[in-house]
Amino acid sequence: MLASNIKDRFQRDGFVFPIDVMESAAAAAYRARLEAAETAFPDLVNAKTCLRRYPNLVLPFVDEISRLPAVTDAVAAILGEDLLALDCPFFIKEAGTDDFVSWHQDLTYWGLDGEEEVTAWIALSPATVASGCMRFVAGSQTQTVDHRDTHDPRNLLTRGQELTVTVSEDAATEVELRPGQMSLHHGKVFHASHPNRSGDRRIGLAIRYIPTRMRQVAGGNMAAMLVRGRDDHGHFRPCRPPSGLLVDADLAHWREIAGARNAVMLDEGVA
Ligand SMILES: O=C(O)CCC(=O)C(=O)O
Repeated sequence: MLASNIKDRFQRDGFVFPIDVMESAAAAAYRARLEAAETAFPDLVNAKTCLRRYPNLVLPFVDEISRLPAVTDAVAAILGEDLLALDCPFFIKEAGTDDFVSWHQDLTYWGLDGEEEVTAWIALSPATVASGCMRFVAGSQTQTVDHRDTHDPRNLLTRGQELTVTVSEDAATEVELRPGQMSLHHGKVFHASHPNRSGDRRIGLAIRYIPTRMRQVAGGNMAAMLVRGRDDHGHFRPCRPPSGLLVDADLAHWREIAGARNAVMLDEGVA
């Protein structure tokens, strides 16, 4: 897709897809590295710990994905050349489970000073209607709606946040992706996903890109990884790329950084 098309569609709809970022075989190889780490280090590499916050600090293949030119070229078409990855959680729904994501707008509770943020959601397994692919409401990024916290344990969001308005399900676009494709979404577009009723895991890596000029206004002391260009602003503490797979020194760095972001994401006072 041409850079100008990506930007125009993103500005109009609040999302763009599908964008090919790697061959299916490459996506399968990344999935195999993820699953090998899950098997070898089950206490660390799971949805509640390293996969939930900044896996790019401790899993080298995640850092590698966040820097792939095919991914960052598309993001740079919208945000410019100097890019930070502010967190990159995995959203994994196991086969035949009830986990879901309620309708929400990301940027309403991240404590940033603006709206220049793009999430690249990269499929490492088939994202289909059956597996609970993401769903977006085109044009909704122009609204700001209140959220309530439900703390529903089946909701993959930190506090089970959901919009306080009713979303017309018919208005949703189903974002089906094959492994190796991605969608880009605006932090204020309404989005959600249903449970995974398929026979395979649904695995997505959601990389939150911001330009280096952004600031964190709530929570303070937030860290982000420079993945493209240069940072002439220093508004975020620099993250260090991993030196190996779950290396002790990297884990100490991860604990500090993930802990600070958890504090913001769990703070019910953050608007
Ligand atoms: O993976 C999903 O279904 C939801 C992901 C999401 O809410 C996000 O990336 O902001």
